Parts: sequence; C-alpha cells; structure tokens
Amino acid sequence: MHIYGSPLSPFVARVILACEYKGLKYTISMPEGGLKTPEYLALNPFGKIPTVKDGSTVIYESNVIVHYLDEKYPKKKKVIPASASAAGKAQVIARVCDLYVQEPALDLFRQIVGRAPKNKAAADKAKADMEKGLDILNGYISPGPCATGKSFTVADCYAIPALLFATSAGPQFGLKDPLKGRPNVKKYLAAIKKHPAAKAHMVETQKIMKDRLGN
Ligand SMILES: N[C@@H](CCC(=O)N[C@@H](CS)C(=O)NCC(=O)O)C(=O)O
Repeated sequence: MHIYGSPLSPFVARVILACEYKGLKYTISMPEGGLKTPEYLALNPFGKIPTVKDGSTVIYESNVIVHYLDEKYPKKKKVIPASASAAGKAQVIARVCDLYVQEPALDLFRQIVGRAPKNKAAADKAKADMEKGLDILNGYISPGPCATGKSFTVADCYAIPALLFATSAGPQFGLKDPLKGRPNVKKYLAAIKKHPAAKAHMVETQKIMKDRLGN
C-alpha cells in the first residue's frame, strides 16, 4: 500500500495512525511533481493528500480511507469498534476533533505559515472556536490510555493530529497552554504519546512542527 502525503498533514496522519495500529505495511511519499499534476489529479481529482493506492484500488478522503482499511483488512485489529454504541462514541470524538478542534487550529496554522492573510478578527474567532471545541472534547474524551478508554480507535486517529495542531498553533496567538483547564484532554495527550501506534508518528510530527513553528 502506498500513501501519498506527508505526516505533517493532519488528514494524512489519520491514515498513518490507522495503519500503524492495524500493523499494515505501507510506504509514504508526496506525489512527484506536486499535488496538481495530471498524473496525481488522475488519482485524486481534488489534488489533495492523502490518497491511498492499495493494489488496484485508489481511494481518497481521510475518513473514507480509515473505514476502507478496517473493511479491507478485517483480520487486523479494528479502529472502528464492533458494537454500535462504542463505534458511535468513538466517531463522536473523531468528529468533534475534526470539525471543532482541528478546523479552527488549522485556521490559526494557515495564518502562521502565511497560507492565509494575518487577520486578528479571524484569529480571535478561530481561537474562541477552538477553545469551545476543546471544552466539549474534555467532556467526552477519556484521560487515557486511549481516547475512548482502553483500546485505540478511530477517535485516536483524529484526536492526535487535532491536538498536536491545537497545542502548536494556540501559543502563537497568546493561548499559552491550550489544554489548561481541560484535564481530561491534557492527561489523554500525555498518555497517548506512549502508545506504540502513536509514539513514532508524534515524535516525528512534533519535531517538524517545532522546526517550523518554534513550539
Ligand atoms: N477532506 C480531505 C482534506 C484533505 C486536505 O485538505 N489535505 C490538505 C493537506 S493538509 C491538502 O492536500 N491541501 C492542498 C490543496 O488543497 O491544494 C481529507 O479528509 O482527506
């Protein structure tokens, strides 16, 4: 299986983390020549990462890929829990991380790296949205070892990149410790760093972020 993308992309990270937990072998690289070449657009017409090529199957959109991996490799450990209620709980956490933590964190990140114009009003809104998302996440997430408790799930695939971006981008906008007053989220992030499926990815991503953002 080949993943087109970079581990710094929070969308790609979801797929990497699912593969790591499931024990799937993969290679990873950015598409040759960039995201908008005719060759890459033939694989993913949006010209975004991640895209996965698994034998003759080409698939894109991170949430679709994560579900595909569980269905394609049912004998490997699953990231979507078997029971409807456990799956629902994991997917709520994933969704909260996606829409209400990662999205505003990415808005801040885009201003930091110059992909969006510096705009205080937009940054203040993103910061307030992210804080609300973190407050709500704090009410759902387990303090560890994983986001829903004992087992690694799709919730962790989403929570890890969302929280790495929130804790890296927040301080640049005066939010010294974005997890302050959110004890469950704080304990979770400390605990999941030690998980075998997450450890290597988190160390690598945090190093790249530190080089780029200075924290
Ligand atoms: N909904 C997509 C979003 C993917 C996405 O936005 N990826 C970014 C990298 S973080 C990208 O490829 N951006 C390049 C572009 O939009 O041209 C998913 O979940 O896979």
